[in-house]
Amino acid sequence: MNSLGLINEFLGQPPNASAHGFQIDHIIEFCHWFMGALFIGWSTFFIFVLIRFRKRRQPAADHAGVRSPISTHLEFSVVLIEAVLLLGFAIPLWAKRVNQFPPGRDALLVHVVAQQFSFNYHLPGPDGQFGRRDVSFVSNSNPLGLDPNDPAGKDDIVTTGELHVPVNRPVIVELSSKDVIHDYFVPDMRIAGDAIPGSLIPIWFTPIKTGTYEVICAQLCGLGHYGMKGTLVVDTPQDYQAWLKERAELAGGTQGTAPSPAPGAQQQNKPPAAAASPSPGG
Ligand SMILES: [Cu+2]
Repeated sequence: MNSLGLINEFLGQPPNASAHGFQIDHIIEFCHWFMGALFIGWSTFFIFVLIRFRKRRQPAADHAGVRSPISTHLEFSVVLIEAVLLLGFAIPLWAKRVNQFPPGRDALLVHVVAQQFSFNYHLPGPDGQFGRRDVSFVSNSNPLGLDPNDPAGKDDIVTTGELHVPVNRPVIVELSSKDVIHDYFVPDMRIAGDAIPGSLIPIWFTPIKTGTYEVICAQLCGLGHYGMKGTLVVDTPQDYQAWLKERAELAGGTQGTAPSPAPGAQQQNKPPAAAASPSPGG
């Protein structure tokens, strides 16, 4: 734990805030100590060779070279060690961490749609169903192209720049992009994934600490790339519900005005009807 904190601080990593992050930190730590040992080993060997085979000591070249089989054995052992590292550790870890998703019912599913130069978020709203999206509906007021005729999309929440998630619940982020390749990177959560036009790429994490964290684009995506940042807020479940409610109200407000005839007409009809019904009754 101590050396881990040390390496993290040395590399400028923010403290980990996700359930799996310690494993990532552990691998980073292990790789750095391993590279350090290799660096010292090879540097020592290099300096030894420079001194041992200097011209004054070895005036004539030896054409026969090394005859002992030790270098062949060494090379085979290196191949063996690397095969064990790859097949025994790297591939199983990848399968467990990257390909094994938490069950859909426990997890919070969020669509992230990247564009030059911001991240848009699409949440399913109270009905738990994502509305249909189509590129032909994309406009300034409808950045994700939500289909105004799809009832499942009526209560959907669309927000840009800031996402809230509850603490201690797995979050599955499904990445896509509207224009070029971006990369959704949350250093504190130790996750990153490319957002590629035409692809849906899921990544997941479980936040374990409440707080406000920085989201950055980690793929050089154009002139405004440096400013492509966002915020991930990890809330207590109560705060998260309050945020959801607030966003749902806002979404309801904008959707009443944006897709023109149907909801607008209903809203205009309601007040007179409400005003009319009490008067005959009372
Ligand atoms: Cu970007």
